[in-house]
Amino acid sequence: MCGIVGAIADRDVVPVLIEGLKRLEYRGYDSAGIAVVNDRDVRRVRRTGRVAEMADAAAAEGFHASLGIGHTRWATHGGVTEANAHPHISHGIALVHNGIIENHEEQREKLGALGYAFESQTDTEVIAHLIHHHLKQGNGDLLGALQRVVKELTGAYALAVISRAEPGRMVCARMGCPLLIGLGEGENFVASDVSAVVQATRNVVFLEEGDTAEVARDGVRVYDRNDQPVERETHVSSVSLSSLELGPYRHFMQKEIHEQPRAIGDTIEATIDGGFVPELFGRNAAAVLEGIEGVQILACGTSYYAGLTARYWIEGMAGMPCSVEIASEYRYRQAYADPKHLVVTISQSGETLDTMEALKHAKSLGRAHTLSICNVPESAIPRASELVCYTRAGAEIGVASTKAFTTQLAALFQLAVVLAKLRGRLGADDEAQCLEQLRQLPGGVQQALNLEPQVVAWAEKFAAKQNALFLGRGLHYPIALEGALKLKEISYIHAEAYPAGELKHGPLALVDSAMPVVVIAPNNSLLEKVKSNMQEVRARGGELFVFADQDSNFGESEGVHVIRTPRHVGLLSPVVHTIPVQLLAYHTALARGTDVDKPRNLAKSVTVE
Ligand code: HGA
Repeated sequence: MCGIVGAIADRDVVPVLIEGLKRLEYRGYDSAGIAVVNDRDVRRVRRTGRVAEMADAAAAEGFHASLGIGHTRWATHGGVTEANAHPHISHGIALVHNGIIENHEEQREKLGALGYAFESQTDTEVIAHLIHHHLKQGNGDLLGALQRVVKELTGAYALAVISRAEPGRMVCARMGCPLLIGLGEGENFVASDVSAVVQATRNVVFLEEGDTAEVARDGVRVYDRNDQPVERETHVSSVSLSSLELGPYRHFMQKEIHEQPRAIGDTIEATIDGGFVPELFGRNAAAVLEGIEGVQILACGTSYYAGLTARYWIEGMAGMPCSVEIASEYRYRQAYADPKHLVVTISQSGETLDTMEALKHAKSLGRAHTLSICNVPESAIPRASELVCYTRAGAEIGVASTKAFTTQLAALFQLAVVLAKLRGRLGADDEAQCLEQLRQLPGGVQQALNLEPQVVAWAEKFAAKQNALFLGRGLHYPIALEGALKLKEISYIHAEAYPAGELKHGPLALVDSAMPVVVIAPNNSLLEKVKSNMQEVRARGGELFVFADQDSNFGESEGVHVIRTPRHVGLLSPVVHTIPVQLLAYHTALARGTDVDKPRNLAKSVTVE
């Protein structure tokens, strides 16, 4: 979602802001802007479209300053127009905002009555006017005014504010959306995530919910939700610059698909070295996991599909109930809450607002035990959870999730095996077999990647289609869902997934010669059932595109195209079968000429509701 960056230094910060915004562009890319304080004046440049266009305009207008803030927008309130782009300004006070102000209409009315005129349709603009209003009332300085204003806001925000009247600092606040401070030498920064400041520093302080802060060249002061000074720990970020660069690849999505053998290898490394031990999920994990009697998984989007896959593993191996629910539904429901069930949240960014709120809701219903599966260390959801398992996918920049998904699957498989072990349901031989399957997983994924040329040939056919159906059964039904999601996200082809057995209960009506039907057909106990479903499609003239395993004995025939993934790899087969559906979506999008890394209307790290 929207990206924020700010800088105060003894040098020109405009290049720092532009570079930071380019790194944050994956969070939102419908418009961008910067504001700087110069000679006791505030100057601003905003453009709809990409950061590069705004950067050209800033260069043409000769922007230079040692204090400034910047923003990439993913619009929630008000269309994609220059007037709605951030920063918003009120009487020399400029601010950028990530989040949604829920009481903006009420505030707008109040400010209108006070004589404030609005230039945008955003919820954000009220904050700039409110700060000015408090300053005019003599209610303290910029920080004091911000501290008052945030108490009048409901909703979620990360904010960075500068004022022409206070050229020596910026102030910021966080509630519900991520914000960190980067500590340099004689210069300091604020940003939505570390990628925006890693060009200048690796030392970062993560603001906590309700914090405000003032950031000057020579120091930073943080205040808690009661406006009391507070110390927040400094972390040294391990994000590598190469993980933020494209390297030889054409798109981040392509790079991230190809990084999966490494990403999975890193995620399972501790298990390969030390076995399936509860400590993979935190120091106190043994006591917690021994006592639980069920699992409730909460997640959104692709992470939800990882959860759906895990249900088969957890119920099948550990023999305990596992339910999986979309976080944005769960958070508003008086769900049955068994205190002996472990709540597992899954989020790539660790900042997904709906998942965070679902976690809080689960706790409020009496769920004491929580585990977060997350790719970003120190992000909000792991910090709010009792147990944590970090996937080690590395920075994921492409909006469509790829390596985050397969590493989540690897982590969830490990959880299922640990739970099965703790419940005495896994003999030594079975455990050794699980470990061996895990050890071979990166190699299996690499073999699936080698199918790329065959998938490219299919993608050319798909590029001309308007619709597609994906079918799978059992463990592979969630992979069909993920395949359909990837295709619609980046190629804009309408795609739906069904458990193959459901076909005849409705979707078969859609099948004709114009409807490609992708089938995930691994060589497992359900293969004969899947074959029958394929016959149902063929009988209606549907064209089948089947991902089968090397060792399954069926071949191509008229209207039936087959790509063979490696030999069947047992319980971890969903991970291997994910690769070709990712490649199919990627190459279909390429053939259609869409913006693969920044699909329309979407953004990464969904920090708004
Ligand atoms: N509500 C603000 C900011 C949107 C945002 O944070 N998106 O992720 C707007 O619409 O401009």
